[in-house]
Amino acid sequence: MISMKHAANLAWPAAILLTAAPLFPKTITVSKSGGDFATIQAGLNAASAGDTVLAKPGVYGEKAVFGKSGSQAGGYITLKGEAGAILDGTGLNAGELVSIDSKSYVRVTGLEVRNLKGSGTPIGISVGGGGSHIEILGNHVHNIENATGNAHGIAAYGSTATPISQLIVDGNEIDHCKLGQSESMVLNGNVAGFVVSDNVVHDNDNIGIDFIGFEGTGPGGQDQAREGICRGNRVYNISSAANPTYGGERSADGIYVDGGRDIVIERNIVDNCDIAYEIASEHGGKSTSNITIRNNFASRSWQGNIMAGGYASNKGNADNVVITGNTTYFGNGGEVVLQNNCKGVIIRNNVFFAAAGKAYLENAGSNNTAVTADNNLYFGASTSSPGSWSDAHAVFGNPKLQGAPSNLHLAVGSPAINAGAALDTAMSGTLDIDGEARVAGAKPDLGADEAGGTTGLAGVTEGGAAGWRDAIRGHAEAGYEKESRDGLGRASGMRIKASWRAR
Ligand SMILES: [Ca+2]
Ligand SMILES: [Ca+2]
Repeated sequence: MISMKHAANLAWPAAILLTAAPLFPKTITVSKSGGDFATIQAGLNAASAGDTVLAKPGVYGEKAVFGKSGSQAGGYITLKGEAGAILDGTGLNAGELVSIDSKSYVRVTGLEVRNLKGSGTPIGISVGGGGSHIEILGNHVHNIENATGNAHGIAAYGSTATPISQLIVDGNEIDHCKLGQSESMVLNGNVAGFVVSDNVVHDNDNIGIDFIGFEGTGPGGQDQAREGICRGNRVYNISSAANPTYGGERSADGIYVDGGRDIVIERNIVDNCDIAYEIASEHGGKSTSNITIRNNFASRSWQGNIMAGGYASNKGNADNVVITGNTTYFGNGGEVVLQNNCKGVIIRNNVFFAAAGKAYLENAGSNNTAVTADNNLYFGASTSSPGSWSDAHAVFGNPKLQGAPSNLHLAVGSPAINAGAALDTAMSGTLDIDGEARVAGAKPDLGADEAGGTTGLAGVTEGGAAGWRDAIRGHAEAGYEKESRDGLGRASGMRIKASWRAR
């Protein structure tokens, strides 16, 4: 027996032990020789909340499964690769190289994840089930391949009533994947609250970045990726032309919302994809809704640069789409193409530079309603008509882009400068493509670039000698070292909703 008084005295230290953060979060070293463990899995198995599993350089031929969550009090469980730490799927044939299934407070950063080739749906980094505070930062995922079926580079499938939330996918590179009818990066189903930022996705044979709903992944009523930001990503050389599952059809989007809702797509650069940006639903009677596409570059799409609506009239809807402050160049099928079942589309303050004989604004369906085009600049094709919709404040004239298609910034003397309509920042955002103030001078400029700034991409002065692909490469590589900036792997100025921080 123990007296009541004695029990009360014991209760204090017990409570502290149960609720306090670990006093000594530890670093568990994984190395081919000389570390605490020789495999990443053994390191993960030994980790608790707050611990970092540090993979030293080397090729690890294994799959890594997070078996535990971190916690708000104890901190994240972090799997971190030093430069040269490679998770290699050669010979493993199927499954997922990194698996996070219904775990929270976990982070994967700095790993090279490669060479998973096989049947089923191979995935480089997989987040599944439900959970919160999950960060995928600065990894390089490549050569995830399925010769005849499907594959993903990075995938989050929210499949439970508990959503995947507070998800950050930042600074990763995904390239040279063979994906079948799946996507380089996808958020699918019950994924609610995310930031997809500063990733570089290129040279894959299907969609670059996709936010999906209505595929039956999540529970009814929760089956849409939603409430997120897609910002500052660079996507190029995405095409299904040589994808064996499409028979030569070229329909791969750089950035795609297929059934998602309440998403802002801003300050991205998409070049040389089948479609740069598309807002649609592939499921009849279902709506993608409340999507803002602002302050982006788009160039050289095989189809249209910005497309919306179901690809056939019996497919789904696109409701409440705002297209503002974008600069688009040489969309083969048009600069903006509305397909079917669009309702409520605002097209304002953009620069549309079309190839001769091509369309600026193309109505490709018969039932698109409440479409407003206003105050856009048009150049390259017709000198008097925007196309399928009128524009009460159209500007026709050479926007003087600095070096299309590689550099869509405005040059001195562009008629786009200070020609924008002043908009609510809820619609226009506060920053231009370079992260500079969206409004400088008397009025906003048309297109994605507010001219005259000096803090362009990755510190490259606007119009500097470096091509944008060099600039973005440096940007991505800088992302790998973000941990040094604030210890959390987040870029300075990382745009996380204040409300997320409080959770
Ligand atoms: Ca201005
Ligand atoms: Ca600028």
